[in-house]
Amino acid sequence: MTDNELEQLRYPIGRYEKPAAFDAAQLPEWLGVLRALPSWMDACIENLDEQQLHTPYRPGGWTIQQVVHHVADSHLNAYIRLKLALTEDNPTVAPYDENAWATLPDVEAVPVNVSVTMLHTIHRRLVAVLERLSPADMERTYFHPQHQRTFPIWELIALYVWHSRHHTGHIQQLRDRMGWW
Ligand code: NI
Repeated sequence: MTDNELEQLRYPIGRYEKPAAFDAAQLPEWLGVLRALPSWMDACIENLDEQQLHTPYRPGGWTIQQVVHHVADSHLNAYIRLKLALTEDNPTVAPYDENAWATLPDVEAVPVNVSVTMLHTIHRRLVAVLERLSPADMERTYFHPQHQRTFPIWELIALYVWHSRHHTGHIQQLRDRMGWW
């Protein structure tokens, strides 16, 4: 496998690129993605058997099972960061080791549909907050110690829109490759 092929498997929609500035005209599309993600994930796991759920989306990558649980863990953290940024002055958020989280025993023990249900509930709350933000709220920030910079809320939205497409892209790309539809 060439480096290019591996890059395509790893980043099916490309790497995250920070938008240069907030463009409010993009907000309806962004919120549309965050509203749709749980249903996309329903479709991603539909009719997969245990063996398929335990297939890595790329050589050396997470299995579908790990990807689905990871997205729930990640977006739960995003929701908490959002609420912290709205209620505290540039709070420092807690980074977490996503690879270590993905290998804790619950990831193997809990069926993926439980995390898809989590995504339905988290995104219902997440979008309910986001669609009520003022332009000033969009510029509120949190500080991420791992990246050593502040993130405005509008960038949190851009990041998790990318993240939603990124991981559903992994599963869709694998299913396409394997003919699992
Ligand atoms: Ni991720």
